[in-house]
Amino acid sequence: MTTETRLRIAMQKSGRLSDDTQALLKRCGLTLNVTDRRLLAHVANMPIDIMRVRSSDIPGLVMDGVCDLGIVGDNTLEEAALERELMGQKSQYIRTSQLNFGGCRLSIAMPEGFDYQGIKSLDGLRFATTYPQLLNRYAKEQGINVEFCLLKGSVEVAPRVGLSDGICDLVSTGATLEANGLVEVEEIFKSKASLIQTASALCSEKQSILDTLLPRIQGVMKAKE
Ligand code: PRT
Repeated sequence: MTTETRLRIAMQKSGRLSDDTQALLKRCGLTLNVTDRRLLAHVANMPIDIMRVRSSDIPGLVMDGVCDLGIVGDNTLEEAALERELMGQKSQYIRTSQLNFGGCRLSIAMPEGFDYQGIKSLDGLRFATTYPQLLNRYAKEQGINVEFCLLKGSVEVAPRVGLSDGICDLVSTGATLEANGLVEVEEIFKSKASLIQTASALCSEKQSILDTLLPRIQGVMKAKE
């Protein structure tokens, strides 16, 4: 099969979703030979290529049709879609299935001792976040104005160093918030990993690979429940 007829799947190269994604693909019967240096890995026993990239690049790769499928957190996906809409770019994709790993929530957290009396207490404040679009949408829905400063990591330290009043970041166990003297006050988005698909029609060869793969993914997800 030529490269054009091999199904291309984008997954996180390294990070919180990469092990679960790799395990899922292996349980679907894909023989993966993923080494750290190879960013485009051929699946030996199926006409599939795996592109290993940063999570934040996956939505764009699928929306632009560079990859046929991608496995990414809903938080990253929704933030990218909102950002692209704002810039007048194409933001279509199909959510083929929600997966049962990568669970977390995007929450607003304030320093301990902050007098939180409901959402209006946050009006006019400044938040450090990696997710300005999701924060902005929530603030608009709630009828408040917020400012943000964009941080790609170590968001929890921002209030302590005077960069922001609070933060808007992902939480799973809550241990990081606690360790940094922060208290969760509003959950604004719930997230899990999703399998997404390009909105463009696939050629018949790719569609038939997908038709084989999808029931396997759903079977693995069911078995894990
Ligand atoms: O690949 P790239 O670097 O672009 O993406 P990334 O920075 O989002 O990577 P990574 O590996 O940190 O996260 C990948 C995805 O995992 C996220 O987009 C979420 O969909 C999902 N996920 C699930 C999480 C968490 N749980 C999580 N807890 N991503 C990040 N965290 C961080 C959070 O930002 C905070 O710093 O973990 C800390 C809080 O964890 P707790 O357990 O202390 O609450």
